[in-house]
Amino acid sequence: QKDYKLWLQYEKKTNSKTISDYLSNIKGIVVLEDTETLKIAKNELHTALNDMLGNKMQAGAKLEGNNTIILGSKLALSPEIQKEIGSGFDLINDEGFIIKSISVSNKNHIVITGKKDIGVLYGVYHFLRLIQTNKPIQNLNIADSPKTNIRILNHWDNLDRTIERGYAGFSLWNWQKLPGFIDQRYVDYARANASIGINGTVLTNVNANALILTPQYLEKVEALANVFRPYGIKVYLTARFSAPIEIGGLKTADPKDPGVVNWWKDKAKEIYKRIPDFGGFLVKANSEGQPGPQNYGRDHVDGANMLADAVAPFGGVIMWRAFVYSEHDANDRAKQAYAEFVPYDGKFKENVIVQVKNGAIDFQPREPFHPMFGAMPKTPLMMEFQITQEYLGFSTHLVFLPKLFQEVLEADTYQKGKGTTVAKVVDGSYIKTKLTGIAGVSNIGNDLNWTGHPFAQANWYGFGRLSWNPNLDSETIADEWLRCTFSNDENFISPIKKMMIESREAVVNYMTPLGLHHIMDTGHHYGPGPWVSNLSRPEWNPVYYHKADKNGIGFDRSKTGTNATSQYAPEVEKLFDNVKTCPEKDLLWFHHLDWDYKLKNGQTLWDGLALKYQEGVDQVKNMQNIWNKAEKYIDNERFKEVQMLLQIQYKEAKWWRDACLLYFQQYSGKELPVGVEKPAQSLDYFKSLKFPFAPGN
Ligand code: BDP
Repeated sequence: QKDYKLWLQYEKKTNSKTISDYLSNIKGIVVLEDTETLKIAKNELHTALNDMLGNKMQAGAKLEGNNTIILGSKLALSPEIQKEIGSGFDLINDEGFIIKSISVSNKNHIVITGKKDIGVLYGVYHFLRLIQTNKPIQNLNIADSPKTNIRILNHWDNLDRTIERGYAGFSLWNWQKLPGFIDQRYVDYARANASIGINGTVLTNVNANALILTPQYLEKVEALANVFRPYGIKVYLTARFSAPIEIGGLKTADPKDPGVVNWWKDKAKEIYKRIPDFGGFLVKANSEGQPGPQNYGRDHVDGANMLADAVAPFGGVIMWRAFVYSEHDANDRAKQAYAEFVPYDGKFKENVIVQVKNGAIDFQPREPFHPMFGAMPKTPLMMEFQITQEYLGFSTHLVFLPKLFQEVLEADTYQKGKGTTVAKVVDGSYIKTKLTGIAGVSNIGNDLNWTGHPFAQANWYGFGRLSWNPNLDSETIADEWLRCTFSNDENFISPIKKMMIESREAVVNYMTPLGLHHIMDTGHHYGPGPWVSNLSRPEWNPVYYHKADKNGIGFDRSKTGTNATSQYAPEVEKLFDNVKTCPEKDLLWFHHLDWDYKLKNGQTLWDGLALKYQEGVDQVKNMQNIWNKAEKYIDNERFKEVQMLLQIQYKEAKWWRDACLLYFQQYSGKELPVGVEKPAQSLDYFKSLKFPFAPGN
């Protein structure tokens, strides 16, 4: 099945000139080392080239003839070849690669190398991508390295194989059959990740279960780690803070209690004995009911540093999440993480990295960048993106997330003057921190196509590419992905790429235009629920976020309101604070405005809002039209799947539009402007819809 093969289709080239051009540069493969990783690199290159170029190419260990692709890490290269690389190795880090056309003894070859063998594997995937996307391979001279250290998927997978906020089936990890049974899928998973540079995986949900730390489960984790290792992927686990009580029989989990400290030290020792390259722990503490140091009157620093000490002797890392907000805090929820964490700047141990969501609320279709980025110059911060589409239509809606990721990464924090982008904070060029990283909450499950929606594969792919290089452009990513996944035909690529790029704004428009946020229905977070006001915590209710009343709509986070704008650098603060300069895409995030407020295009806020909802619906219609023309370029199976999903998306875009506009109309008291379709159902109808069995809750 094509879907299963992701972006590694290695489709046979059809143009004979293309094939012969490639073949004139590639006659064989030689592998200079015999490590597990290089075996993988060789097999990948060998099969892929034969698949794409239809040739029975040989792979050997001896350099003969010319136009050979030479694979080997630095130390395995002959002095002659090393000389050809010259100072190239100075340009890359330990995971980087060099691909260079060289000439030895008057014979031309292409060498793919790195300081370590994992670099060679990354180089092979890069080289194959050139061929997948029909790029020339003459006179190659490429040196590239990942810009971040930790490029990691966060699986919110439970031990019963359900996935929190997972919409692509059940967990890949078959805990019952592990460690004895190694599903081929584990290998395929590792391979897909390696091909885009992902080098870590947190196997378990942040809402953690301590059982994963018991010997019975660690044995299973070890088996997975053994599969992933040659692909350069380290395994990490979530640590439940109360584990010393739950599985250790202790009376407390107080991070200052010597018994607790020792318990974690012993636990770390036990884990590293099995998994010497274990990555470390991801921790959600004192957040949404999870236990943490505050249960014992301690703070996040105490908790994180205690765990950091336990894994430090083995080179482990603690990723401590900053996703905290409390019902006892009267502060605007958007301000709480910053308020709590920024005073800790410089207090964490050096193997702690604080993991911050891209925005201050929670993975909404659009959020301004989180004010913590750039605000803790003495602390490594890592980005947490959500690849799974909890608030963006599950795996039913086509939304190309790299566009969203890019918007966040490009945002200028101004924390060290103009140009201090979020990407620079994340990749460590703002301050040199030992650790840098990007995490993505995985959208992978055991669905045959991995991600539920065929186009959701692009979000996994794009996440990986951006974690390697946070400055990549989302159009480039879309282009690569389409070529590797579907076709190189320009007639297909160009409209579909446009469709992908626009899909992000479409979902914003039909769900939460002009800075609206968190107006989804309860529990499942799928459909609209702007009316919800009955949840036990105020900041869980949509009415808390949109604040619609007869005087207007929006959350005043400016100086006249909660002053959340003050958490940004002065330049950004000013920009957001002033309603005249605040980007309209963020307007209602920062301001509560009159229904008659005049937008830049002259429309009233009410009319503009309604027209944005309509625009979102129209954009989905347009996506359908574009897709329908793609039929002749691709296989029928994926064509049909996407076509059906777009039909659902269109229906649901209208659902969002109608439900939200009918609800807000009660307050605006105004007619829908010309151009906005009349809702087909009543507000009561939309309110009556219930989804107790939606996936991922
Ligand atoms: C929210 C999800 C919840 C997660 C939480 C988190 O609704 O399921 O546990 O984030 O990130 O988006 O911890």
